[in-house]
Amino acid sequence: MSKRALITGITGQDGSYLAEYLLALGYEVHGIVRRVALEDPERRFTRIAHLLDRIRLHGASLESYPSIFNVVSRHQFDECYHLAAQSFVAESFQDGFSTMNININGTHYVLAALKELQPTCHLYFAGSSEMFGKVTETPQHETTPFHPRSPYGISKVAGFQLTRNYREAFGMYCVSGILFNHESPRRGFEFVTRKITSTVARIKAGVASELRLGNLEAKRDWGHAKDYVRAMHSMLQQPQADDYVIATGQSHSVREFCEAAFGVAGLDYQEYVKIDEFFYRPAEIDLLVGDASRARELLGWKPSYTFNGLVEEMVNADIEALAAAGPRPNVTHARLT
Ligand code: NDP
Ligand code: GDR
Repeated sequence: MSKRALITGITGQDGSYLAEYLLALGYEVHGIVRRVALEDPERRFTRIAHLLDRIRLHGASLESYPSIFNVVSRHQFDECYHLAAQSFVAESFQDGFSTMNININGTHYVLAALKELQPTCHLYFAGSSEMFGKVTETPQHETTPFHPRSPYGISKVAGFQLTRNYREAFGMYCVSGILFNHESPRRGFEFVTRKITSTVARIKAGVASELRLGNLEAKRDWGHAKDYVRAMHSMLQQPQADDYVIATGQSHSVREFCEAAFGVAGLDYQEYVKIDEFFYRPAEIDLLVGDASRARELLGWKPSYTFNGLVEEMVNADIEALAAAGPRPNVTHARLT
């Protein structure tokens, strides 16, 4: 009998790679997608278009407990990967209320529905290095204290604590992955890596002439999403439920990412990158770098991509996509005020 998994956030970067990975392992894969006013499946489901005939999608929203309860009641799930979230840190400063509502209540709804209907289902919660925030030690590991610096980070701390509480109070198999930044050619265009690689492709093609960014000195531990979904799955296969840091152990500044990405296209970033105060955050996290030795020892997990390999794949994918589709409106510079 194959295992059955439910993924919230299946249309996102991680959800799409995880669905692929689970299908390859022989899982029956179900996903939750929210309804929107103007349905446009061709665009909304781009990351999972190649999987649509092999997965089952259910309409539900993280803002509605009945809708989550309804989906969980339809099948017996062995594993649930709760990835859906308002995941853009900068947006959480603009609208902390909807970020809190979706990320905290949404997580509570998933946990509560599983407790009511399927308490033996293994649950993965997408925790984040943003929970460490203003760090008290470097590198960060499972016992590093949390000091979140954004409504997003606060919402993830709440989700982490809820997940732990369901594990301790109700004996459920609930784990949090504390994942550091992970990127890919499927990354959303508003995140800095994809903003950089997609703009490099546009500059190379002659349809853009500059790249406006905020803080170039922030350092992040950037891995590849494909590596990180393997870790999510592995966390749910252990004899004991527990939380793990997943990271590469190396950090690079946004400036270094620019240098590498423009370099792949044979360009000098200093000629194109312009500093724009608009993209600075009210509270920044200067440095994140994770220590994943616990995951390495207990899960046997290690990353397969290098930093340069990741950057190269992302730039080349954006150059190829632009050549195939032709230039599109530059959404990365859209300013919603
Ligand atoms: P994405 O932003 O790419 O995907 C987010 C997903 O959540 C989308 O499928 C989106 O659906 C869905 N979603 C958002 N709001 C709702 C809602 N109200 N109801 C139902 N679905 C909703 O995120 P990633 O794939 O990058 O990340 C996955 C998870 O991991 C997130 O929780 C993120 O916070 C966390 N994380 C990510 C890291 C990273 O570096 N990528 C690092 C650490 C944690 P739609 O398509 O409709 O917008
Ligand atoms: P992050 O990712 O906030 O780490 O959250 P993001 O790529 O948005 O920012 C990384 C760093 O780059 C700096 N930066 C800019 N960022 C953006 N988006 N746009 C810019 O123009 C820009 N200029 C500089 C930022 O200030 C920041 O320091 C991601 C998300 O996937 C979260 O959901 C996840 O939890 C964390 O990673 C781990």
